[in-house]
Amino acid sequence: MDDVVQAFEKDGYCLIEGFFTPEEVAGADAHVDHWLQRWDELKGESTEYRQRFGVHLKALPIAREPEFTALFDHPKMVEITKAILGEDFEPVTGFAFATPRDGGQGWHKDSCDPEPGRFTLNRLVYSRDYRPEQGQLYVLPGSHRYYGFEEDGPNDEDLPGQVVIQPRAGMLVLVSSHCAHRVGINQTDDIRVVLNSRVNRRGVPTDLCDLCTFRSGRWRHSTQTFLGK
Ligand SMILES: O=C(O)CCC(=O)C(=O)O
Repeated sequence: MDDVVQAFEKDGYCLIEGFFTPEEVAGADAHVDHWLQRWDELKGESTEYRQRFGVHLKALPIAREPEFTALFDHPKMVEITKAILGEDFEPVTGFAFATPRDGGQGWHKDSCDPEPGRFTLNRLVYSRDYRPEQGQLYVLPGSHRYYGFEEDGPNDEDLPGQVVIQPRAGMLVLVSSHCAHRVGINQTDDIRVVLNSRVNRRGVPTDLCDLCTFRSGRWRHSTQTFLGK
């Protein structure tokens, strides 16, 4: 456990392959399946957000399903969360983001405040194996220590030092909201889904991620406003 905490503090993220067994994620995966069959009923993100930042996804309404919450309330998830945030952490929000063909997420940090300890913890779980062409997860180790990005540039450009993660069933990736990451563009007809339950160390504002930053500037989710750098 110490290794995981040290990696998270040094890099702003850490990864555990096979954190859950395929059986443990099967219940959540059945909900994913259900909504992928009803894809056309779901709403997507705003046009401006998509155009500016290359974010193209839909949220599957499964975060309150018992099979979803069971993963994040599981004793081993609670143990690893406490190892990183301390005993006193609180839930922020949960979601399942699904990226279809041409979908992805450009380089961004979910929050703008680089003060150490002031971050929201993304707990990313994948309920099935994905192929590289469906969109890998890219992270920039150490980027949680500084504000924003060194320069503007394409949403999906390779950056020096980036680490590429291939999502697999049962994998857990813990990512600080202040660590730069992106999701590669899905080049297939098979939709890619990530389950995420965000938590905060007590005292960190629950709306910390209302203001996120992309390479080209900040975005306020609650008002859908671009705020520049
Ligand atoms: O889809 C993923 O693999 C990660 C998604 C993510 O980190 C985000 O929604 O900010």
